[in-house]
Amino acid sequence: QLPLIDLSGLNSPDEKDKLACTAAISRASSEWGFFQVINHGISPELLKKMRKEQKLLFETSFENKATCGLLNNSYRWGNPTATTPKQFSWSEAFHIPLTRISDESCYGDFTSLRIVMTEFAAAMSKLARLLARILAENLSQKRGEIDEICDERSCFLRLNHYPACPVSPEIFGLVPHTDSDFLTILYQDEVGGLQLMKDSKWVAVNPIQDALIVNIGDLFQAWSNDVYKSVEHKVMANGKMERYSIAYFLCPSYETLIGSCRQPSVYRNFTFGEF
Ligand code: AKG
Repeated sequence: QLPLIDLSGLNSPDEKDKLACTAAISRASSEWGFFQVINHGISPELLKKMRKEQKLLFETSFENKATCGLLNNSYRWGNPTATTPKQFSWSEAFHIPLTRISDESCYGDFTSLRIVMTEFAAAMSKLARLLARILAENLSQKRGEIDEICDERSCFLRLNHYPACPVSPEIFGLVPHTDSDFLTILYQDEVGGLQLMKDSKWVAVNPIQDALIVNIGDLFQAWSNDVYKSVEHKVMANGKMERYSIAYFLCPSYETLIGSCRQPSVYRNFTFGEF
């Protein structure tokens, strides 16, 4: 069973609750590379508002999404380079740099999306940093280390929409991949379809209302010298129902040199830019 962690332990006056919570976060990041969190501090109202805006956005015409400069021209449909069905993702997405999120010129008529998404991105960013700092501290690193490495200017928000797929078992919603960032937080709806690799088997991540999914990215795996695991995951297409999710990607600045914080290092030093 994928770990489900109640983050209210972090605010407990009892030091034992805090320790139990941080230990659960570290253990899940090593053993699964994935976990779900509840009582994470992002209000159900904000999550609901964000989902509503996301739906309105994807309901607009293809021309509007793809050709009108909406959200920094970040609209993508499937993957045009696929040459076989197994390489194809049955989904559409906006992959938005955080630097553009409060930029009015990106939104066309979607003015309320800008307001809600700015609030949502700030809340996700705060949570991502909190979790990354806890994980850094568990490796005996200073909490501040994460703030030095991770840079708001290279972080992203990705809005995903998976339309119902008439040829569903043969096609992925999103092809198997790992995330190349430091840490990802995902807000999925109630439909389900996300699966992760554990002990060479695909495990479904069952939706829990208002819970968020956290996963370790490639860079955190490298930085932790393989203590934390960046795990392959995919989305199965659904024959009957459409699905929505939003991912927040915590990333280092492009020029930060990522070296393992433990020796002997499994990886050579590299930058996010050359990754
Ligand atoms: C991504 O956007 O990279 C994902 O893996 C999304 C997963 C999901 O939609 O459940």
